[in-house]
Amino acid sequence: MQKNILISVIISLVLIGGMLYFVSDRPASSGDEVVDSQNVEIRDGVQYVTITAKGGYSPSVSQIKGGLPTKLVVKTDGTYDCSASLVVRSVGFQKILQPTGEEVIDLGISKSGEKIQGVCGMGMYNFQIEVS
Ligand SMILES: [Cu+2]
Repeated sequence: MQKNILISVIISLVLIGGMLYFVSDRPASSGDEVVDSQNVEIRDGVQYVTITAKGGYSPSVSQIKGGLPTKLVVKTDGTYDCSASLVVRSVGFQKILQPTGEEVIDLGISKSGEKIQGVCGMGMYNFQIEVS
């Protein structure tokens, strides 16, 4: 009898876990390529790195070049979760972004080997920009 209860509890947990996994996987899977370069472009000598904020940040790791003036573009699109509350400590940036729009943040000129980190207001989501 107790065994049956235990088994049904385990099955429910697995089902709930699976659903949560599926739901939380969605924002990331729309970004697909989680790694680099596709979100970095150089225009008129300025390097732009683009990050999407919605249910976290995508891509979670970007790679940029050092020695170039660099701007971070954070895109929101119906972002009502706390990833809209963005902190980039190394440049003293802290702001609650518009739910839909683009925020351009000046990162200055980074040196190779530096790491820039963005984090949500509560510290549960983050992204890294590695300077090569
Ligand atoms: Cu958060």
